[in-house]
Amino acid sequence: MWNKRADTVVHEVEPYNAEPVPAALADGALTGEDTFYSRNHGPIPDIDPARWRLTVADGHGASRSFSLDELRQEFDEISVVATLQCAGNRRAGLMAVREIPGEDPWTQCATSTARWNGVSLADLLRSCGVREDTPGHVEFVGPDVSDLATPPQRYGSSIELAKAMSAETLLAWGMNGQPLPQVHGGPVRVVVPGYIGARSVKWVDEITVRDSPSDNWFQRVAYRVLPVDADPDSAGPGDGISLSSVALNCDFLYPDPTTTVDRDEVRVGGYAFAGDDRAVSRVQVSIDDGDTWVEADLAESQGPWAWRHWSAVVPLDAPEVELCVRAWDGAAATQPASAAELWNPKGYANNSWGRLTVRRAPVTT
Ligand SMILES: Nc1nc2c(c(=O)[nH]1)N[C@H]1C(S)=C(S)[C@@H](COP(=O)(O)O)O[C@H]1N2
Ligand SMILES: [Mo]
Repeated sequence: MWNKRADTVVHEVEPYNAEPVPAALADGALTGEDTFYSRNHGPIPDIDPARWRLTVADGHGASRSFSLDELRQEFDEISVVATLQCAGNRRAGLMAVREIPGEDPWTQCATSTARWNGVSLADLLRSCGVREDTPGHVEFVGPDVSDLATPPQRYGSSIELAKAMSAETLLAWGMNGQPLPQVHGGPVRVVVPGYIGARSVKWVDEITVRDSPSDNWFQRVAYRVLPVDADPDSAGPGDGISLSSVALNCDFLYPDPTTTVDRDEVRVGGYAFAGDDRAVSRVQVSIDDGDTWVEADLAESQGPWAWRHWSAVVPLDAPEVELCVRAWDGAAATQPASAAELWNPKGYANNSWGRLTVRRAPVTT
C-alpha cells in the first residue's frame, strides 16, 4: 500500500497509519519514501498538482492565492533536512504501563527523516504583508475531513508566528529529491522542523494569521499531555500541555530482539533526536539498568533539524542482557528512566530510556 515496503507494520488501513520496521529506519540517515512512517486522521486526498491552490489570509482581511507554479516562480527554493516525529511515537511503551483505549500502539518507528524542498514560509508570509515583529499564530488547514474529531472537521493545526517566520519552516513540494508523494502530503505540505509531526499539515490549502492558536480540534483538544487522572473524552479545549517542540528522545533500531547473537559482544544502534532549538550532545548505553554507561558514537550531523544515528559495541555477559539507551542535549538535560513516570491519558511524548533485550546463543564448547 502507498508504495511502502512489504514488511511495513500497518496499524490501520483506513485511515492509513503505518510505521517501518526498526531495521529499515537504521538503513539510512535519510528515510526513503518506501520506509517513511505515515500518520493520517482521515482519507488521503488525491489532488491534481495543476489544480491545487493555496489561500493565505493575513488576519486583517487581505488574502492572496497561489498555484504551485506561482510558488515556484515567485520564491527562492530552499531545502532542509528535518526529522518528523509523531507525538504518539513509542506509545506502546506507555500502553505497557496502563491501557490507552482507542489509540494505535506505535513503537519507536513513528519518526523518519527526509530532505524537504520547497519555499520558506517566512518568504511567503512576508509577501502577504505579514510582519515578524507582531505576536500571533499561523494556522494551517488541509482538505482531509477527519471523523475522529468532534465535530468531524478538516485537519488543521497552528504554530506561533515566530516559528512560522523562522528560517527552517517551509512549504514542501519535494521529499528526498522527488515530488512529494501523495501519502506524505503532495502536492504541498507544511514542514515544521523540531515540532511534533501533527503541526506539519499535509495537502495544506489554507494558511491564516491569527491572534490566538487555531480552534481546530487537532490543535485545541488533541495533542495535549493531560493530567494522569483526566478523562480524555471529557477534557476540554485548552486542558493539559499543548505539544509543540519534540522532547529529547532516543531508542534502539538494532539488533532485532527476535534473533540471537553468537558472540560475547554486540553492536547496537538507533536514533536520537532533540526538538526545536536543542541538539543531541551525547548518547549512552547501559547493560546494568543505568548503573554504568558507555558512550555511543554519533553519526555525522545532518544539520540542526535532523536526528543523529548512533551505535555502540557492548559486552554480552549473560544469556539475556537488558540494554538501556538515553540521550543528553546541549543543556545537559537527559531522559527519564521509566515510561511509568510519563504515562498520560492519550499516550503522547514517551521519551523514557529506550530498552532492548538481547539474547546470546548458548556457547558451545
Ligand atoms: N492534513 C493532514 N495533515 C497531517 C495529518 C493528517 O491526518 N492530515 N497528520 C499529522 C500527523 S499527526 C503527523 S505525525 C504527520 C505525519 O506525516 P507523514 O504521514 O508524512 O509521516 O502528519 C501530520 N499532518
Ligand atoms: Mo502525529
